[in-house]
Amino acid sequence: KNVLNNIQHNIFANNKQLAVLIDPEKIRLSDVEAFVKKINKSVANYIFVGGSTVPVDLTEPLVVEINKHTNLPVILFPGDVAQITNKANALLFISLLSGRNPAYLIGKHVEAIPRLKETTLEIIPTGYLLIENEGVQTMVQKVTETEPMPSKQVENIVNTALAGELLGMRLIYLEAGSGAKNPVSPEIIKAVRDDLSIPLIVGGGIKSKAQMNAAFEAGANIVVIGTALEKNEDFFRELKRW
Ligand code: 1GP
Repeated sequence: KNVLNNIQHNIFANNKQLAVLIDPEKIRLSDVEAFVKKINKSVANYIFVGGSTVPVDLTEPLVVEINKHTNLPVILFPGDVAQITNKANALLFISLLSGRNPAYLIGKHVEAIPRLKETTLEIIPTGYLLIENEGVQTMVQKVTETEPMPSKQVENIVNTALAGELLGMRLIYLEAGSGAKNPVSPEIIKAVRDDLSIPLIVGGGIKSKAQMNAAFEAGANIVVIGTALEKNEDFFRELKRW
């Protein structure tokens, strides 16, 4: 159980940390080996697995297959309880703090307990904030029936992240939504980073090395990239370790 320690160690050492997100619905098992080999050759530190609308039995076989081809920690980033499997290393136990839907603030967590009582997963309480993206509705918004936070309300975003920290959450995740047109702005990342003491994850809509670096420079400790790496071979090459 050392994913959170590892994250903190990397922050202490000033290392930027990249997570590649694999959505079980968007990859065939037969393509996993080739994709994971590309991840192995990149600067990625973690593999996140999850999606908003994953059918019940896709996650576990995917994690088993990923583990065959990498030593990177696999971290569940679940859209629902059914995506929890002990085959991963850790679980982001997410509360959707930007919304006011009790199911995603506490309901799903209670529902998950029978699966977590004897789990070997490292459970990492994570405050999750969905930030509005030019009025475009994201899948998270649709599935959770919550409103994202207006990107102009920077103070409210910062206060929400801090409330998560004071509630005992160990990570804060600023999310623009998978495939978002624009990532969370550096201004918002910086404002949150300035006041927050716990690690900050930023994801959604990051499609270039420049956008990734802008997020790191603004204070993101972990950047998550999914869609752009599914689609763009060149982007993978830019993130090569050697
Ligand atoms: C989505 O933050 C992640 O939940 C990653 O988003 O697919 O847009 O990279 P992308």
